[in-house]
Amino acid sequence: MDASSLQYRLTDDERLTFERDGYLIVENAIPDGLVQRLTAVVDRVDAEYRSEHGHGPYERVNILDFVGYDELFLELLDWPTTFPKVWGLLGWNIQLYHSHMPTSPVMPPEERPSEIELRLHQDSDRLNKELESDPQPRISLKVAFFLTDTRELGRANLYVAPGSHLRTRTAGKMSDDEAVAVQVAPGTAVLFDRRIWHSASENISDVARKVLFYGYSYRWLRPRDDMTASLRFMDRCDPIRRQLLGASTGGFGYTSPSDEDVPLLAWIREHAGEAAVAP
Ligand SMILES: O=C(O)CCC(=O)C(=O)O
Ligand SMILES: [Fe+2]
Repeated sequence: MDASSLQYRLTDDERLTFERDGYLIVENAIPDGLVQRLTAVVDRVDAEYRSEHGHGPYERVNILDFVGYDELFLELLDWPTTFPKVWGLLGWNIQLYHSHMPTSPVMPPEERPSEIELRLHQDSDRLNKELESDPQPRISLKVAFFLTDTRELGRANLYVAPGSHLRTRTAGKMSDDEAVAVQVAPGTAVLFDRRIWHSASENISDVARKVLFYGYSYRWLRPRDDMTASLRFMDRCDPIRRQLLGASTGGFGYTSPSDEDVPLLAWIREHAGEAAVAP
């Protein structure tokens, strides 16, 4: 990991925005050339997956654990414009707990729904029921890399309800009216807190939507994926990527990590200083 990524460290303003709104937009997170290379891989993987699993050309297909399908996807794991913000928010005892790649193709006009229906939810299902505190702890966040243009409505925009990550369980049902569409250009990354109420939406436009979601959590959370990337690519990764893919000296190392378990700690300490690794 290159120390030049430090220029993209989380700023005080960005921290305030993320903590207040529950999400943060990073424009121009990936350059056009990489958007194009990723799109070519996404199209190939998506086509293979559809034919293997019998999905039609117009269905929204969500490929879990997509990072294991192609080595190019590993590039975004510790991407310079986003990863410093991830460790800025969560600290160094982190991993990739989940990755998913939903593609929403262009539907024939007669098959498009007349209006968009939201299915607002908080991520990670049972955590929302079994964690006792209210509001809940963050535990994880996602970085969504947009490969297509969702600046207009109807393009299968991600919807988020700003500030709803701090909503208490007792506050009642979340209303769709509180959610806003995330309208961003290709190459934009959107970081969002697991607890924020958010939703996918249908594509009723003439533009396909392709987004790559990388979920980061503390290392003690059990992954939500089969983590095939760790089986396929671990030996080709540097120590920090190995950490992110779940490498550990053993079960003990997830909650009580030694330096060997968390090379990201030494990296941050060396390049950003002791203050950056607290607590
Ligand atoms: O596809 C989307 O826009 C939303 C996906 C989602 O709910 C998530 O990434 O947690
Ligand atoms: Fe979600």
